[in-house]
Amino acid sequence: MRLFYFILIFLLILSESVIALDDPDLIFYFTFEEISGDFIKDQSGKGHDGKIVGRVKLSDSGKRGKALELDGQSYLDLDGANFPADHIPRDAITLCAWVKCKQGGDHAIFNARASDQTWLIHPEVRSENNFRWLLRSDGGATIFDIRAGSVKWNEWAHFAGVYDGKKGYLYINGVLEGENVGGGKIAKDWGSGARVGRNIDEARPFNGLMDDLCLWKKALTLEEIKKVMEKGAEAVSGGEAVTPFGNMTTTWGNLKTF
Ligand SMILES: [Ca+2]
Repeated sequence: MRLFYFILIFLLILSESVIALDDPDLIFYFTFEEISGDFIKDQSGKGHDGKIVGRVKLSDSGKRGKALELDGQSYLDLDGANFPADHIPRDAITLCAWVKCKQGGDHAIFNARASDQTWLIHPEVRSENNFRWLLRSDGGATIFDIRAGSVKWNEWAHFAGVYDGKKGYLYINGVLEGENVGGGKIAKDWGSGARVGRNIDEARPFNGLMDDLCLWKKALTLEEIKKVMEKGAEAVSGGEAVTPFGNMTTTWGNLKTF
């Protein structure tokens, strides 16, 4: 019996450190379950932890577990200038997040700006009660600018912006709300910065809650987006669940094989 508990504790410790989402196209994934020092951990396995700037809290009222709580003065810095070139989506992209915003102003979910000053991506909750999904290519040419859907303030909504190299799609709560013809590659670098919850020039601060923020360098299908909505990125990326509960499940699964 003593040996059993020893093995159990060993596996629990092991499971905390073994979080492997083995998906080369998943660039970052934030479940917002834990603050570690000045950072919130990226669960994609690529190490793009978000550096906390301002008063960032985790709320217990998340969509799944806890959520990022931003007050309009704070954000996460993803060190865009040092983002590896092969992690930056160019041919295709998908950005998903659960968002619950307070009314007032425009809310940037994520923002990146290229070294040539191109504002290359705008996934936003807008003051005119809609959602925006925009991409630009090198030099600032707009690939598409979709504004669609209907915002209900202080209510959770699932944002999914997709580009497959030909067309852009905006899905809200798993429903296609807008699409537009695109073409061309997304700008090649994030040299002027990359942030969660605030634009690089301090505009459009996110005010509210955010959960399960993830970015891929491929276009997810609607079927995959629905899985991500319900179960997180691990539902389509394989690997192990990243919540403590998920790890426990894995641990018990391992125990059974002893
Ligand atoms: Ca969460």
